Amino acid sequence: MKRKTLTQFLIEQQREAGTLQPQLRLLIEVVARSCKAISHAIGKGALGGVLGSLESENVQGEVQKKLDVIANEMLLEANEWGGHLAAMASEEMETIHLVPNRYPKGEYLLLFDPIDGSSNIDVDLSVGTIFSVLRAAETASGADVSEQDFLQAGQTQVAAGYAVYGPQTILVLTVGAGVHEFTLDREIGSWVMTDTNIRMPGGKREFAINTSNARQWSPEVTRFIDERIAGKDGPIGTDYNMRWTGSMVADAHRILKRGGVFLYPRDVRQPGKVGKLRLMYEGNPMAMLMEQAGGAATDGEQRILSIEPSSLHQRIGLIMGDPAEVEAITTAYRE
Ligand code: P6P
Repeated sequence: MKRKTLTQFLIEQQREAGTLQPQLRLLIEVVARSCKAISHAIGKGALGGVLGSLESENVQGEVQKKLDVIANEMLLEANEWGGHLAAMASEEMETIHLVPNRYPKGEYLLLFDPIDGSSNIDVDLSVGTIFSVLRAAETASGADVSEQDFLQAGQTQVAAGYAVYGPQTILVLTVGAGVHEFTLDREIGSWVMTDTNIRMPGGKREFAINTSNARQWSPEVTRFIDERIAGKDGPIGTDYNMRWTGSMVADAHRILKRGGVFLYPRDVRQPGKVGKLRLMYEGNPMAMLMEQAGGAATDGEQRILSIEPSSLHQRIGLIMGDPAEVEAITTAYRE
């Protein structure tokens, strides 16, 4: 059976669903092409001179890997001339990046984490690119887009996706009509559909959390994890497995495909230190994908997609995956 390419899928979505506007289709094609180029750069490793860290730090105060900056540049350059975007925002940039005046502006905003999990790059573990697409408000005077225009709740996203650079290079995408997976065929450079309308399997006894943070967890998280570690000797009565890759995209992809739950809870011991993950270009896109695949995503108390953002790089606690597991901890917070 001949498999569909990403282009064919997007054209069919545009024709059938009518929800996929031409500019959005172009945006997704351009982001997907950038992910191919990023995959190629990562694949070279030490041979491509792309490993290691720079002296610089990003807005998060994290040391930047060379590939963080290279991937960021690739996404900016690929997207700024096409006329489908008004502006972009990235984990690696303090402020938003406006489309230069020499290019036409489009109706979308693109947010991305160019390389998520970049500490894994130097040791050949999976990393990913995460992206989120919002509509640009109709600015009455045609004035330039501002950072404020990006601060939309995640439920307003028109598309979200990630690329995971692992043994295969895989692109997972939703435009609001299910979650679809494409594998990069390196021989011809095509994204080929390998799964469609993904439904997250329920009942998987597997959790993903960095247990070295246990002293910062709330009592609800501590109890949730303790009950699962107790396994068949505890109240749940069945054993669990644990996975923590240090790369949220890799953990999220595993959960999307085989179930389980991911937790990076907010830190309750240090007031003001909310959590590590960022709402706008990590939490929101992942939450859209999880919900579209029948999963759930909260910050412990509220649905991620309902959070009204207050700043571009705001951090949140993130619990996502199996809806029964997410509900179990959200209920505990509520009690
Ligand atoms: P820790 C990578 O830096 C990241 O943002 C996510 O991809 C990952 O899940 C998490 O942080 C890992 O954090 O504290 O375990 O190193």
